[in-house]
Amino acid sequence: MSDQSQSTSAPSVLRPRSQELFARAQQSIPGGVNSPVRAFRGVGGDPVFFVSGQGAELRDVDGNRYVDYVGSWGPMILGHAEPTVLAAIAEAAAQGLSFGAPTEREVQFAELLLRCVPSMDKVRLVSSGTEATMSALRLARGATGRAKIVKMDGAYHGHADSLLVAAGSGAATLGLPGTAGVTEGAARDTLTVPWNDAAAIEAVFRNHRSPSGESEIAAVIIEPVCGNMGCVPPQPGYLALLRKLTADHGTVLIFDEVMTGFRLALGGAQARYGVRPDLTCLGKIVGGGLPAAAYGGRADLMNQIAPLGPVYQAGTLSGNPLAVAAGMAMITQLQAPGLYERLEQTSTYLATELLLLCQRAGIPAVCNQVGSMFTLFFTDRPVHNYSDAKRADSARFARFFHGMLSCGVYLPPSQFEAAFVSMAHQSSDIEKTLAAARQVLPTL
Ligand code: HOZ
Repeated sequence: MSDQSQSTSAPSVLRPRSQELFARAQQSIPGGVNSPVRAFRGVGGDPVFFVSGQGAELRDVDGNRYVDYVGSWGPMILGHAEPTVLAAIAEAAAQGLSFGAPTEREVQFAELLLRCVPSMDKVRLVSSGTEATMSALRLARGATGRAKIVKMDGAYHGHADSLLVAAGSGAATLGLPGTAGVTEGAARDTLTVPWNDAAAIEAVFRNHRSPSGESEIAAVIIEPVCGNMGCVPPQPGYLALLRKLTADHGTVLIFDEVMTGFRLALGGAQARYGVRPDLTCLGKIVGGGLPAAAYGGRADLMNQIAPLGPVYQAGTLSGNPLAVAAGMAMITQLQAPGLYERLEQTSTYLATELLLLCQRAGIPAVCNQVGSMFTLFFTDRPVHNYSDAKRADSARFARFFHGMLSCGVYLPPSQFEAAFVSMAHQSSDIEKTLAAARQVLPTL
């Protein structure tokens, strides 16, 4: 284990089996993990290998239990192994795993998604958030005939080449400004601006016009509440400004709601903030914990997708019956009256109390929270964008993370990720979390 994992006075938890598995995993899997943030590079030490999850609790291979605030990076909004979702998967599985052909279930699911997200006239199912954002961009470029796209510094939209410029999440965690393997050509058409900076986005639109005066920008893609530089909400009026600028320039506004979709409201961040994008990307919760994602939006745009139009996109497992059944079961339950209000209440209480504990411990901190997403930054300044997030004390965050882990609380192992509260978190879980923080914070 790294020094970081031993540097608090929190009870030390033994994870010999996890360590053994990690050593073994590194022989067969690059870095021992199938997605980089999981390797704990952002906080040091060895990752925890899990064996099961139930409600808000995870159990590791050494028999330790944790209150989970990662929730599989978002999908587990109802908690782990939710019985209705499991039953829906089992029922679908008994009928066959994949047909590579249309099913009634996927039509019902598409109809449900359109009801929940009114800005979508049509929706196409894919298998991952990366596919959704990549396909939405291709569609925006195909429909406008323009090449350039704008993304925000530190925003993460999956790992398609053109979106890995100035990316958040694992790229931010590892401090990679770009990535090997992305050609200059793929990166050249990606323009980046700081999140929440009105002057910067206005300047980009001013500066990228063709000789005829038409905008060169096909799309602006954003996370309407950033989650991959830590949780960083939009400043008042910023989303409306993006809507106006894109509409004025014939540019497609894409909301990447892979994280925020069904997380902040049934209709996602766009419902919460009252801004209607042209295209929306969904992932995580939409698959109920199985690999499914979607992109949808204005009919005139969606009608450009093959086989109707010239923009090609396909997938053998798209609309997979199990993933669709899981997503449908989950979203059906999310329609329970008052559910999002309850989630928000729990999360606001947790975020407020965490901040109070930091203050009592004399530690400068900011806790950004929107609905059931939150991030604690150890900094004395507000965090409005990626530069602000990078100014936070990430070494202290690492010590906090390991202290909490030792007390049985599993937070995202990176400063540049959002934590998630689920409907399964009971007040006992929240109190256990706060008791852990009470113990750990004074040691930092
Ligand atoms: N990019 C994901 C979080 N924003 C992490 C994926 C994973 O490691 O599972």
